[in-house]
Amino acid sequence: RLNDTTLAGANAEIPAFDRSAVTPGIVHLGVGAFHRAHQAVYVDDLLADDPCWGIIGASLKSTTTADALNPQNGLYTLAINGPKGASHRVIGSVLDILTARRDTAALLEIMSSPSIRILSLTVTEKGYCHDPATGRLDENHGDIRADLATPDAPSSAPGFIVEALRRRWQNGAGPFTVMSCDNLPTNGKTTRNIVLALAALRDDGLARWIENHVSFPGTMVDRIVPATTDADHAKIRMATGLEDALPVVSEPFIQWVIEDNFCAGRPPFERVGIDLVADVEPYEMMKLRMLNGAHSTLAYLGFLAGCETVAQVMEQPSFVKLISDMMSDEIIPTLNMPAGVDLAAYRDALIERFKNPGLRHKTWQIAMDGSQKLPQRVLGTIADRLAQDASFDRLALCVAGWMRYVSGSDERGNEIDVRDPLSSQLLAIAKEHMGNPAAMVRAYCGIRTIFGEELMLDERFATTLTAALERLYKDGAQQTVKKGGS
Ligand code: CS2
Repeated sequence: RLNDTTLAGANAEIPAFDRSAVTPGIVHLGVGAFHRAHQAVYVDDLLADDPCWGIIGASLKSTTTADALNPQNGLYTLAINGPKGASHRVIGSVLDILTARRDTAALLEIMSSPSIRILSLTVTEKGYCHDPATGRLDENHGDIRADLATPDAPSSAPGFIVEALRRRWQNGAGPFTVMSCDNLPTNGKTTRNIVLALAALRDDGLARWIENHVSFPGTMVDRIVPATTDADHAKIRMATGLEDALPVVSEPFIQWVIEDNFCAGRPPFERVGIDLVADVEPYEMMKLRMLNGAHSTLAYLGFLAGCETVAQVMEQPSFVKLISDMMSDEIIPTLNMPAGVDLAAYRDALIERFKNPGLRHKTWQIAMDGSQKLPQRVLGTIADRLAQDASFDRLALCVAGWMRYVSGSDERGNEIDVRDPLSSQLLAIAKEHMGNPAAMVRAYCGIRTIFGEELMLDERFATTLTAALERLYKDGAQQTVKKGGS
């Protein structure tokens, strides 16, 4: 089994630093596969230069990662699967993993310690307890109400951050930087608004202190990290010669763009290939609209067409054409990039990444939580196209694909396991309006937290979506995509 003692025998690249010299400087909330294949890898690259930035990971919901990795001293294997084969690397930047449920007090204590200077998080879109259409804190969210009732024993990410900041304010530890690494639009500002809103519900003085002292840099994070399968697990064991209870698998590509705004110091990020910029928003928007927008399109329509993985969807030229045309004609014209960014090259690189046969990225996995993802991935782009009086047929087909998908049964009548915080509302709408695409579109678009006030009422939006949903029901996803989506 992989651990500090067996590490040297691993048939893999191993950490290039002395782990016993590393001290914690970052607490990361949400130590899932994405964090472990992305931020933790960059930190692993820089610990030889500066050992005071080790990571204490925390799981807010489950105890699986802690139970798997703590017996391995936090070590885990990353398999990097390219089109031509895999390479393996053991990552040593995660020192310990706490769970919010079992280790609440210990987690708040480390978060309040002066040695922690960055609090980063990947808690997925729904972990922010916000309204996706407006980006504001949902004060009626069950977790937020619970955290206000028992602030010493929080369960949500905003609850932990606010309580830790309150303790730091009181004990003089000073602020830490709060760095969101989730696929939210303007993730720094959004996180700041949510944290400030929750703090203000507790104490105005605390909210003012956070406002004046805590920084919330925006980030753009990118790496495709599918859930690890049993087959991956077995291959990794064969390749490295060691058992690892929770390895991760990723593509070779990796990118991180960060707004250089750290109130309590930062690691030498620029030395490990991270781009530090004054304004991250154009990069964020490019990535959310092009990569994630295309990904969700492939996920809903590809799943309906019977494909299990993104690579399988990409074997079909009609799907490649659909997302390529969607990016060229409907997304790129809405982006405003700094000089030197070549969006056509970015589009072509994305298409190659999606085709990577070394990854088994399930369409079902990406299809999850659409109610939280669509606003920043697709709906903002559509709103911009409407404002320009321009066409958006392919983007509409993505949204119609989502509506068809969340209706809960596939084209052969089999049940779909729809995972979404709003799944019961989504399924109820389908049940009520099945057989009437126009009514379905009206009812789905009436969900204000997804569509927002403007799109909800836009007639052109409703008409275009209805036409797309009618085609999907009549011809099926495969044929509709073959006809070019418009
Ligand atoms: C995917 C993302 O699951 C999803 O919704 O679109 O996780 C995607 O793979 C990453 O954002 C890539 O950086």
